[in-house]
Amino acid sequence: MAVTRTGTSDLAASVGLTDADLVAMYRTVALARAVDERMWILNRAGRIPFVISGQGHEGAQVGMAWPLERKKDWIAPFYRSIATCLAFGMTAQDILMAQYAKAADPSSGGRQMPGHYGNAENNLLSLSSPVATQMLHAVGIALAAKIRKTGQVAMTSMGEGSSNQGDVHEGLNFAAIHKLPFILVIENNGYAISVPAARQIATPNVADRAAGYGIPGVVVDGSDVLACYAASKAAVERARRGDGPTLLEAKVIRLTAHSSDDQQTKYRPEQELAELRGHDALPRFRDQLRDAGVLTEELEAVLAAEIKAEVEAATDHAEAEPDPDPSTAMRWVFAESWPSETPPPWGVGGGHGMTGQGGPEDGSAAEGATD
Ligand SMILES: Cc1ncc(C[n+]2csc(CCOP(=O)(O)OP(=O)(O)O)c2C)c(N)n1
Ligand SMILES: [Mg+2]
Repeated sequence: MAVTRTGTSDLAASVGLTDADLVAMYRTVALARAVDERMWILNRAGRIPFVISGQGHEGAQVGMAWPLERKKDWIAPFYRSIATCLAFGMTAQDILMAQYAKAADPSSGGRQMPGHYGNAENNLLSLSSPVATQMLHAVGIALAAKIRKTGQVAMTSMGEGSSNQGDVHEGLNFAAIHKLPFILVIENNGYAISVPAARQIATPNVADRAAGYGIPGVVVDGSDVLACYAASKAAVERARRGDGPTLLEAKVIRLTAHSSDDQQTKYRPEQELAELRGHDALPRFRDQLRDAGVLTEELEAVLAAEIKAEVEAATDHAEAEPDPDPSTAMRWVFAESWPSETPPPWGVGGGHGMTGQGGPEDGSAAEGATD
């Protein structure tokens, strides 16, 4: 960054951070919004096929992910987790490469439906579209961390609608019994596609359920980045101490339609949408940092220019990159080597690569391979 902040304002000190930390957090929230807005433009321009947006969730996502240690801890994100992924090591270019499904897309090499971010290098699991399945993946990672005594923490996030899936009950119950280093973040935006919260849950808060598992349940204002940070930090510390999981619920807003295939004006009154803008974390965090003297006009201008350039460069790069070669469609879908005693279901002899008779690589393995 061309202009950096040094020192510690009262605001930063109040949450145990430095001014540079606060600027980096703000930059991530603003970058996520800029990437997201670009995705909608590219979708409407016919350049990318599908967008599922994180607008209105970014502040909570950055606040929640920040206390975790990059490349040590794990996150199993969901489809709105663009800011989470950016906070945990992915770049604007990584996100756009996935949106364009390019050959060098680090999430899946263009194999996944666009929007399925994930990054092995940064301990970000590939997100799951069947809602809440990521719960069991993350609890499993937390179990492994406990058995191996690695000191790692696993976090997963999902919406309030998804929290009603059976996997969530199983995961929380198991994590609580075994005091696993696990954090569930519910990003409650009040809708599951077109279904309002009152038709999804009979209590005001998902976090109220935590008592039933004997773990803390914390409700936090998702437009307050530092409140989300503080709640997550306490949960991470608890997990590292060996005291077990926490259920965090951030009340967020969904500023866009559910996805680029949805028209929310069919089920959301205009007035509601207008009011939401008053609960947006991005301007709120910016004003908070201005008032604290952390963001100056000069610094804001530098950040805005950097973010614009980053999004432009990411778009240009992704546009210019080659699409995957169709003949490689099966690569990274099926195992490329396997122990000889367990031949793969497509019937090729064990211990070999994928080339050769009947192997997926030669395109003749489709029948029977997906049973
Ligand atoms: C198991 C499963 N059932 C249904 C769907 C279809 N679906 C996709 S998103 C969604 C709503 C999820 O709402 P919520 O958990 O509140 O998350 P939000 O989209 O509001 O962030 C549904 C029902 C799915 N993807 N997976
Ligand atoms: Mg929701």
